[in-house]
Amino acid sequence: MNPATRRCRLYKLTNESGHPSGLIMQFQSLATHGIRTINVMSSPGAGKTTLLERTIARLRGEMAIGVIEGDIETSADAERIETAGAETVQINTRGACHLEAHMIRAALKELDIAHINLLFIENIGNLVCPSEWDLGEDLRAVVVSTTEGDDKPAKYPQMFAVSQVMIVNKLDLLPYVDYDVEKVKRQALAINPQLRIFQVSCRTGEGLDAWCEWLVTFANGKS
Ligand SMILES: Nc1nc2c(ncn2[C@@H]2O[C@H](COP(=O)(O)OP(=O)(O)OP(=O)(O)O)[C@@H](O)[C@H]2O)c(=O)[nH]1
Ligand SMILES: [Mg+2]
Repeated sequence: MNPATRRCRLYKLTNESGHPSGLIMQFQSLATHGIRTINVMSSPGAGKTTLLERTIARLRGEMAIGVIEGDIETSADAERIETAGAETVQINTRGACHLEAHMIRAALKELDIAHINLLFIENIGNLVCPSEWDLGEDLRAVVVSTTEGDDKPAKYPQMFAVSQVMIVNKLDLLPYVDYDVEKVKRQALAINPQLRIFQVSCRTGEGLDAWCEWLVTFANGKS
């Protein structure tokens, strides 16, 4: 087994006897209602909220997107998401470095889930702790950006081991930074060969068509 994968220890949503907890049952119920959920994680500032803003704008009219916004403080990201046109709930963890499932359960009560097809959870900006907590999501997506150095998958392997999708953002800045996209992809795929990779610039729109096309198939349960 890959050593990076062996180190992975997601806290599963199970009770002490190993059966699904009420929280996971709630997410199963979301799935029954045709709602698919993506947990978006990254270092602070890699572009999670910007990616969601661009995604909401592009998929307007095609599907209804809801967002649970996680931040230590402020409602700034929720305000951005609302301006972009999606229903949102802000969670402030007041110091905690990751979201936990009970926070998601509380936030879900505030969302009109009857009108949502695709639910994003924007986790706290942190490349370590969020990877250890199961929120009951269908899929985990990690965003990396060209401004944070091209060694992140190798140095923070668990995040890449537990994610199914990696989005490399800020391609427009490649002429100005030392960042080897192929090296990042190689590192990430060595940890997790199944990782689906998108390369985008939220600034120029490069790569966002492919991302949104895939999201539509994902939301429809086809990938
Ligand atoms: N040049 C460039 N800047 C970008 C791109 N995407 C996002 N940004 C900028 O990067 C900064 C951080 O973006 P956010 O979307 O707020 O990042 P975040 O991951 O949500 O940050 P936290 O919620 O604080 O963890 C903002 O100034 C964005 O405008 C991009 O593709 N290119
Ligand atoms: Mg954000």
